Amino acid sequence: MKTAILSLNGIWALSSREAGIKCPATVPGDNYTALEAVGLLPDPYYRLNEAECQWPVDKDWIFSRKFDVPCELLARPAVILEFTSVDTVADIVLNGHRVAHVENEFRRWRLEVKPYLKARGNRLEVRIRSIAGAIADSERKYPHDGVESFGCNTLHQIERLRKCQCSSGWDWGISLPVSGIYGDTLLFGADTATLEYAWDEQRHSRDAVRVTLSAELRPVDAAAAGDAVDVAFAFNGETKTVHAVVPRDCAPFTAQADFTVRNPELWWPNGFGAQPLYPFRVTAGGQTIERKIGLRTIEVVREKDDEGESFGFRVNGVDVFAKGVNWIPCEAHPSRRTDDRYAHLLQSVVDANMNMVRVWGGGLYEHDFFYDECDRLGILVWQDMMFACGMYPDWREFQDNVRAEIRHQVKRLRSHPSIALWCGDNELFWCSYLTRSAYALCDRLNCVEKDAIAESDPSRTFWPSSPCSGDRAYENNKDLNVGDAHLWGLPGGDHCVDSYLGSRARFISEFGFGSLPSLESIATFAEPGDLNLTSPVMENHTKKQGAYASFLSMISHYFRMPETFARTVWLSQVKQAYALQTVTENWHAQMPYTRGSMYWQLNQWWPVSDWSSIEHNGSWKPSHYAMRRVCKPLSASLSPAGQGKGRFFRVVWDLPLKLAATMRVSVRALDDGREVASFGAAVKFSGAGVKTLRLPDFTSDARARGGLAANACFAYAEVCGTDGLGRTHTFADAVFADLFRNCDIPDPGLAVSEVRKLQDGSFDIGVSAKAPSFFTWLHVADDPLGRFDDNLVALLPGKRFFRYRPGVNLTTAALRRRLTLTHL
Ligand code: BMA
Repeated sequence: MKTAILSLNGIWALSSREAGIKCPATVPGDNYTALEAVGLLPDPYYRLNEAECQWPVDKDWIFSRKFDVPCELLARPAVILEFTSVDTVADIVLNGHRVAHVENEFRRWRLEVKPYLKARGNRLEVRIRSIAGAIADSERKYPHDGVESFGCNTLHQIERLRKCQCSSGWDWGISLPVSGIYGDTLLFGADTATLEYAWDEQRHSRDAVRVTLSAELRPVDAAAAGDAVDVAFAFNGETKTVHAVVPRDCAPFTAQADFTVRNPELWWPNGFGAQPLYPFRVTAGGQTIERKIGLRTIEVVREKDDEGESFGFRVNGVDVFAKGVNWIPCEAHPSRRTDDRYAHLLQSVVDANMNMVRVWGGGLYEHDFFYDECDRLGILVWQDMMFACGMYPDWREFQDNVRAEIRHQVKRLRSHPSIALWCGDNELFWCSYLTRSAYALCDRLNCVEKDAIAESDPSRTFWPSSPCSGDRAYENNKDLNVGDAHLWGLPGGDHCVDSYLGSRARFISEFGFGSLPSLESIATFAEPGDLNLTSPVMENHTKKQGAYASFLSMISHYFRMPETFARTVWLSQVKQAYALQTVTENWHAQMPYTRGSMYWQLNQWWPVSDWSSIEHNGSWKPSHYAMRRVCKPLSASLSPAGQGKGRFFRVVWDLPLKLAATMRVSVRALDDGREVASFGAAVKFSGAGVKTLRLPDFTSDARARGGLAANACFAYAEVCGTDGLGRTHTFADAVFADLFRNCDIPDPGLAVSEVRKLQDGSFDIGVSAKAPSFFTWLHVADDPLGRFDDNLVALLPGKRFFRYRPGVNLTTAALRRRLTLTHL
C-alpha cells in the first residue's frame, strides 16, 4: 500500500503493426486472452486449435494506455512507475521517452518517471518484442554454444529468456507463448526513498521469540544522500520508529527494529498444529508494507549415517514427514490464474492431508496470494528457482539479470513462514548425458544463485538442484542414499509398480503415474467423433510421447481390458490412484530412512492427459481421494502382491504423540464378502513411527485363505487408534492376493439407498452393496468443485454413507439424477 497511488490496471489497447491488429486488452493480462476475446484466436484448448495459435510468437506487441495524474501525486518529489511483471523483453515508453528496457518476467520494475509526466493525456506504451525475435536477437548477440533445451518446450532456446519456461509447451503443457503485463501496474509518490521489502528474522528461546523486523529502502536519487527517513514498525501491539539516514553512496539501505514475543504461539505445518499469524506493518515516507509472519523454526536436517546422509524437514524441533505434491502454474493463460483457483487447489492439498508443495522450476515464482494461502493453511513450500531441464547461458548480462531476479523474489517471499527451502532448479544436473562443459555452465549459474540467496535470505537452506546430493554435489544425484530423488523410469515402472516397491530413497521429490482426464473434461475439448485414444485430438491432448501405450500397459497388467472408451478413461484414473497409493504407502512405511515423498503433480495447465491428481476444472480425480487416504496421520498397508517377501502389515503413525491402536485383517470371499480368516494385534506408538507385523502369507498359503483360491478372496485391513489428545484415527483398505484381472469379481449390485439433504447444503448419500465392491466411485455430473468425504473405496456388503458437499446449489432430486456409481 502506498499513499497517492494511481492504479494503471484496467483496459489498455493491444496492437501489432505487422499483424494489423488493434484491440482492447485487460491489464493485468496477456495477449492471448485479449486476442481470443475479440475472435482473432480460437480457443486454443479445443481439438487441434493449438497449431493455429502459434503465430503471435513471431509478432511484436504493444500494450498502451492513456492516463491523467492527480496533482497531489505530481507534487511529490519523486513519482515511481511500478510494474509487478512484464513478460518479457520490452521497452517501456512514456510520452515518447524510453524510460526502461526490461528483460525478465520475474523482476519487479520501479522507474522514476516524474520528469516525463504531465497532468493530463499521458501515454504509456509497453513495446514487447516478439518471443521468437527476442531469442533470435540474443542468439545474434551471444552466439555461444551450450544453450539447450532437453526436449520439453517447442521454442528453441527459450532458456535465453527469463520467462515462464513451460509457456511454450512441456510434456504436459500446451504451447501458449504469451506476452503480457501481470500483477499490479501503478504510479506512486515518494519523497526520499522507496520502501522495497520487509521481512523478519527470529531467534527462539524457551518462552519467547525475539523478532527483528527489517525494511529495505532505496533512495530515489543521488541528492537524497544524508537525508533522514522515519521508518515505523508496528508489531504485536507495539510501534517502534527508527530514524534512518540515506547513506552517502545512495545505495539501498536497511532499517531494523527488535521486538520480543513472550509465550509465542508457534506456527505448524498442516496436521501438526495451528497456523497463528502475527501481522506487522512497516511505514516510511507514506509507503506501507504489510505482512503476516508465523513464529517457527525450520531446519533441513542432514545427518550422516551408515547408509549415507539423511534428508528431512524439522519444524519447531519436530521431524515432519513431508507428504507433498509438485505444483505447476495453474493455467496456461496468465489472465485466468485467479485467486479462486489458487484457493481451491491449495485447500485441496490440505484436505488431502498433505503438508508440502514444491513450486517446480519450469513455471513461476507464484503470486502473493499463493504464499498467503500456504501460510494460512500450513503448507510448507519447497521453492525452486525458475530454471528447468535445459542448459542456461552464463554470459555476464544473463547472470546479472538472474542475480537481480533472485534477490527480488527471495526478498519478496522470505517473510512467509511456509517457505521451507530455496532450491536452485529442476533437473539441470540430472541428465546423465551432461558433458563436462555443460556441467560447468550449470555450475556457474548455480553459484550465482547460491550467492544471491545467501545474501538475500541467510536464514534458509539453499539446495542446489532437485534432485541432487548437496552443495556442488549435483553430479552425485543417482545415489538415493543422499539428498532428494526424482524416481522416474524405473525398470518396468510404466507397466506395474513392483520396481517402485523394491526401491527406496531419502526424499522423493518427484515420481508419478499418469491418467486421462475425465470424460467431462474431455468433452470440453473433443467432439464425440474424437473419443478414441489414437484420434489426432486425443493425441494432441497428451504431450508425453507414448503416454497412452503406457497407460494401456499398466491397465492391462492389473485389470481386464476395458471395452469402451469411457471405461478406458476411468481405469486409467483408477490405475493412477492405485499406483500412487501403493508406492506412497511403501515409502511412507520406510520412515525415518525416507523423510518425504512428493508426487508429480497436483494440478493442470490445461485439460490434458498427464500426471495430475486434480483436473483443470478443479475436480478431484480418483487419485486425489486415494492420496487423501494414504496421507492421513494414521495409515496402514499390507505389502502388496508381487513383492515376494511374505506378508507384512505396516502401520504408519506420523505425529509426535502417543497412539494406541488395534489392527485387524480379515480375509474374505470375493463373491459374498464372508469372513474366512482373521488376524488382529494391538500396537502402541510413543511418537511418530512404523510398526511392522508379520502375517501368514495369504498370497501363498491356502490355510490363511480359509481354503479359498487366491483369486477368490481379498483381505480387508483396518486400523483404529486413539492418540495422546484423545482423538480417534481410522484407516481401512482392501488388498488382493492375486492381480485384479485374475479374479472373478461379482457385480456388487450397488444402489443409492437414500439421499438426505443437510442444513448446510451438503448431502448424506447411502450406498448399498449386495457383494463386495472395489474402487467404488461416486460421481456427480457437472459439479467439478463438489466433494465427497471419501471415494474410490472398497465396500463390504451392506450400506455405507458418504457425505457430499456440492460446489453448486442442488436439490435432492437433482443430486439423485446426476449421481452415478462405478466399480471394478
Ligand atoms: C519431471 C519434471 C517435469 C516433467 C515431469 C514429467 O521430472 O521435472 O519437467 O514435466 O517430470 O515428465
